[in-house]
Amino acid sequence: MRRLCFSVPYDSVDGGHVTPQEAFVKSILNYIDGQFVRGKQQFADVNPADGTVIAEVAEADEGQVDEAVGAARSALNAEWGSLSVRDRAERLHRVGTAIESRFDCLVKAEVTDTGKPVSLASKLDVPRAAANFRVFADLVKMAGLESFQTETSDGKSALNYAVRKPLGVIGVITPWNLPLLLLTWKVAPALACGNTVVVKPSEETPATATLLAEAMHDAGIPNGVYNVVHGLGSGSAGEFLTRHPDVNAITFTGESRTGAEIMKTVASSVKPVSFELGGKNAAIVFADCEFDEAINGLSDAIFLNTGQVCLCAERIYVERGIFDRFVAALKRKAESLHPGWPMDKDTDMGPLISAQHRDKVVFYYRLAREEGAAVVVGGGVPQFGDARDNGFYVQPTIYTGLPESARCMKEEIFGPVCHITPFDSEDEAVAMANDTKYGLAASIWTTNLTCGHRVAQKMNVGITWVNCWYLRDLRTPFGGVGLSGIGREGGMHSLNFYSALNNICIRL
Ligand code: NAD
Ligand code: 6OD
Repeated sequence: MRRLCFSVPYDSVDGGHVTPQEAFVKSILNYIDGQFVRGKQQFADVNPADGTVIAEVAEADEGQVDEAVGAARSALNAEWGSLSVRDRAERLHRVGTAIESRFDCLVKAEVTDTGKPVSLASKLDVPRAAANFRVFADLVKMAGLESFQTETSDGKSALNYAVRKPLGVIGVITPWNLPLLLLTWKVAPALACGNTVVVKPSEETPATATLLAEAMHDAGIPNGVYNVVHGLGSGSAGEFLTRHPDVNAITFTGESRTGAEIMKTVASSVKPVSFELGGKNAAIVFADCEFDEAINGLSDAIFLNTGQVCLCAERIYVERGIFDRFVAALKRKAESLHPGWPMDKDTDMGPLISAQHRDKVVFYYRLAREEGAAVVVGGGVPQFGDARDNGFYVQPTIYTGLPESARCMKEEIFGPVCHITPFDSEDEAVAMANDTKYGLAASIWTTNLTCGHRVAQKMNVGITWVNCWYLRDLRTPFGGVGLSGIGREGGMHSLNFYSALNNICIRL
């Protein structure tokens, strides 16, 4: 097998700044049936920290997507689909180990592709990728099935029990913000259930999905079980995969509007879909909160990964009695963030993913002012006086003073930005927080746990944190309502989506 990972010349990198000459791979290839393969066309993989091209990516054409789906089908019909649950689980644990053994390489690839701080990729993205495999490997071994003893009209009975079978070939389409974490969040349970996959990572972040192929190979995952096709969405690999007639289900994470397009594409073939989509998440901060904890927790909730986490809070509602103090403290937090080179250990904020996304965020910075916002901090693009000025950095930004009807209060911005609104009563705060077409996540900050429970249960979202944010237990349901998604993944919810349950009824 052609090795991608350990040819990385990172050791020569000075000060953590990866220049094009030092880039980890010059070509990022598709991975089909256990082989790295070129495409007829290529597109550029850009380092968001300085705008340099770090690799050329092989774009899969429709024929190659078809080959990948064919390879996945053959692998399903061969060894993988009929392997015992115990054997599958053991190999998935080995994938976890293979990820851990490539830790530095995966971290550096993720950092170079996304621009996220090395501290974040080391703490969150890569450890979670390994954990995703371990958790679902263990869970599938424990997964119980329903059974019912049924009384029949003739006084006898029947036994109903369900067996779990793979759904088939799963198309996995993922975004750029947590590339390896979100891809493995879907691939691990899909494989645990005996499916095979064709993944289409974001065109912005193709590296770690490709490097994962090596880990799969080393862990003894048979050829064809894990395939990677690179490309864009519409008219490219993303669309070819979603409309392929031999793909049995699509699991997608990304923008709500892309989810709507995919739904149209799969409608005629009635494929099951699992959609994890966008958010316009709210936080409600009561005056009795543990003030410093709320400020620290919300600083993460707003600025982590440069605000590019679907769970980030863009609307903060603060009880009037502490409003001014809260705004001042959060401003100090924003000012203390250090936007640096992603590979520097001290950097706590990197660039946005792309020039196009930077333009979108800057558009909203301008729109907020036009809509009447007061700028507490930020609102622009920082200047460094070095190559980072060619990258896609923006300032962490806080606004106040917008009406609830403003576009900036309704549309997902997906940058390091929030708006803070005062409230006078719990009902008012809940009404404002729920006044959105999205419904992904919320957080409540209070020392009154009765209030915490009560308000949490009123939130129209898939997940509500009380006195914390993005604290994850992978066994719990994860997903959104409204524009934020369809279905739930996590724990048994993932296993149920990636399985076909066959109920067997035996007359006794
Ligand atoms: P995106 O929708 O632009 O792209 C996601 C993926 O879909 C990419 O791989 C892209 O190539 C592909 N794609 C685009 N058009 C397609 C089409 N017509 N057919 C098939 N595939 C297509 O999203 P993004 O910009 O990469 O990610 C940011 C968005 O993702 C934000 O809205 C964010 O909130 C959301 N997100 C949600 C969650 C969640 O768990 N709910 C997690 C992460 C990100
Ligand atoms: O942690 C997870 O499992 C998950 N799906 C996170 C999604 C983050 C959105 O950007």
